[in-house]
Amino acid sequence: IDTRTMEIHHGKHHQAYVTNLNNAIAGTDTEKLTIEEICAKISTHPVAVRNNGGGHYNHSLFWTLMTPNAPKAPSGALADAISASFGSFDDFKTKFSTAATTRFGSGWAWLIKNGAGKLEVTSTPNQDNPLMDIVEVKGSPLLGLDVWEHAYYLNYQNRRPDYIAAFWNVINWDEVAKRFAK
Ligand code: MN3
Repeated sequence: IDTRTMEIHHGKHHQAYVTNLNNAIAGTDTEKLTIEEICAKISTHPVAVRNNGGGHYNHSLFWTLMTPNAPKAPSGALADAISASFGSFDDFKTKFSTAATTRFGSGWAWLIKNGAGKLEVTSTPNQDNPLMDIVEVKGSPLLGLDVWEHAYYLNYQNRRPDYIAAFWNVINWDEVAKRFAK
């Protein structure tokens, strides 16, 4: 995950979602809502709010999920829950990587805690996310991976699987564990 990609990703792409979301809700009651509240009833909002609000939520989360000093794997209660849900950490890695690789076009891969408190791997198109009332598999996002080309094209060109493989070296498992505990 290289500096130049991250500068453009954060400073240009994420900034555009923020600017466009603010423009889309200017002067409306939506300005009073949190981004989570907007996502939860996204079916009641215009498509510009869905795209840019999703973009803002997803990227705000994404930045917290990476660290230069990443442990190789989760530990504690999160590690136990991953093993219980997927068989092993390696089985989870395979499932998440497959979801990220096979998401056609642009979108995100997710590890979520669903309404029953169980872990699931899912993926969404475009800037949709598992908080939205329009997605098939709903839940609280614990880990998310941006597989839009803008997330990896400078460094990896068309090689999305290489970018996904490298993501495992920078995951901030402490942050994922914090979200799991909440
Ligand atoms: Mn992005």
